[in-house]
Amino acid sequence: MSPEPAPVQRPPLDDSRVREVMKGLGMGELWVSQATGSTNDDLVARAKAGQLAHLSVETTEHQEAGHGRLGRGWETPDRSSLAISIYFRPDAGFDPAGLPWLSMLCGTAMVQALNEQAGLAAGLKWPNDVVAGGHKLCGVLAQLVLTADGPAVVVGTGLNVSQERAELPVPTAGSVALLGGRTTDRTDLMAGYLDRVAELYRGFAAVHGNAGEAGPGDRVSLRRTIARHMVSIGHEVDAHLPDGTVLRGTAEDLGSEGALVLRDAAGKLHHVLAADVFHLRRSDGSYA
Ligand code: BT5
Repeated sequence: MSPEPAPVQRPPLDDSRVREVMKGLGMGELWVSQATGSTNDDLVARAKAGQLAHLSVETTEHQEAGHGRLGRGWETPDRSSLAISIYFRPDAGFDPAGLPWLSMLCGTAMVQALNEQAGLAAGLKWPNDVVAGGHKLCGVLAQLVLTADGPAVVVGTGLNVSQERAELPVPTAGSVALLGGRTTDRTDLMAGYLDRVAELYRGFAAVHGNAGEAGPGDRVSLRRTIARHMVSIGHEVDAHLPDGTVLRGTAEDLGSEGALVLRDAAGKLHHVLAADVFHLRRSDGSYA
């Protein structure tokens, strides 16, 4: 008889360390629950209920009713993953046109954190799926909140960390463990992610939310930083548009409003602002 496989180790999040990291980064408050419906819903509710410090964070060990875009579900077993929602309340000088960039900023921060902490060659699939080895590791969901002090945004990221194949809801999904990441320590991954978010936001706020403007020092614009991590660029893709039509083309760039710039077979350029994008297989058989 073959021995039983060792149970997957799923230690709790070290919230005092996360709190310390956030303090060092000048972030707001932290809430950690054992279980909740959705960390995005919780943080949106807190923002509506009263004053909330900029860069406050909500996380949970078990998100029981997580959601994605267009009412789709986000499913993860207890302690297997990270569900992190961050509250962005830009100051008065920040251009509201910069708000929609915050979800791609967070996706990019996750790509960088996965690279640094787990050694994974991750990338962004437009608009904001984090992929590695052709599998989706992380999804991002941004929600606009109108507060008495002006517009704010809650950005939630869900990262699959230690799930085994059978625990993932769809064949396109992957986890840090399945993709061979060198750590599945959720505290390290969360700390690395928050560090990258704070850094990217600092640069973005310094140019008042203008994604096209280069930042202080040798910082390139947020748009360029995101584009560098966007594996969709250079790929042939099918963009499923909200009206049901499918646009096929080669992704050439990230446009000035965050649009995916596609060139169709006739050579015409299209700026796609909302769509589900599918990468078509490359001639070497890989997707991303
Ligand atoms: C997303 O939506 O990818 C955004 C997911 C955001 C989740 C975070 S967790 C913290 C915060 N609180 C929330 O309630 N949400 C945020 P979308 O692109 O619509 O993709 C959803 C689709 O991904 C589903 O229809 C499934 O096909 C697939 N899916 C569900 N669970 C998944 C998982 N764990 N890993 C990969 N794919 C999954």
